[in-house]
Amino acid sequence: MALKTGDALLIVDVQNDFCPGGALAVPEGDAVVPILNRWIAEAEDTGVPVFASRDWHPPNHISFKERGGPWPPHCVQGTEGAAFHQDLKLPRDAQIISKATDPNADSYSAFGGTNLADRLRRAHVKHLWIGGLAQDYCVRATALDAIREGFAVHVITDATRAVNVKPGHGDRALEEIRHAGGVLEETVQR
Ligand code: VGL
Ligand code: ZN
Repeated sequence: MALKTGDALLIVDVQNDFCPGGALAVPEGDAVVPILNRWIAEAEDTGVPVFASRDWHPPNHISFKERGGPWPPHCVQGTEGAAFHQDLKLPRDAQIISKATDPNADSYSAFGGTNLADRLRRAHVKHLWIGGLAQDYCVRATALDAIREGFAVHVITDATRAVNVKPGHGDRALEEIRHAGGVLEETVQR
């Protein structure tokens, strides 16, 4: 871990519905929490801003099966399933990004339909350190958009887990990110 001025930590969708017992559970999804807590502590020590995105759907969201979408209802605004994992130690001043709030549009990327890029530029962020859920959906889409937006992207591979609807989707997502110019990083034990 070597966070410095110009970096930001972006924690993607570490919400109850993506953790074991949730509506759209990612296998071992909760395993990212203690790892991300170490990164949060490092960010606080170094004065690096922390951003946290959340999937924040209205009850009739287009991605839900009853509307022909691929997913069971999940991360419905204001529900326990949409809340951040209770052990995630977000700083008091973490910037929260709510996404996919329009009933008729989905976005896996935390940049889609949000002002995240502007907020990062306003904070003079150049390097983004990304972890969270799910590796093959929102982390993938967010990392690829961040690269397109001109940020240097580091994905913390041990701080993310994949849905793997088909085996290998998570690994393929990391390879796509690497191919697009992202750097894959592992948390270094200290
Ligand atoms: C996500 C599936 C549906 C995610 C969100 O946060 O990765 N995956 N909605
Ligand atoms: Zn969703």
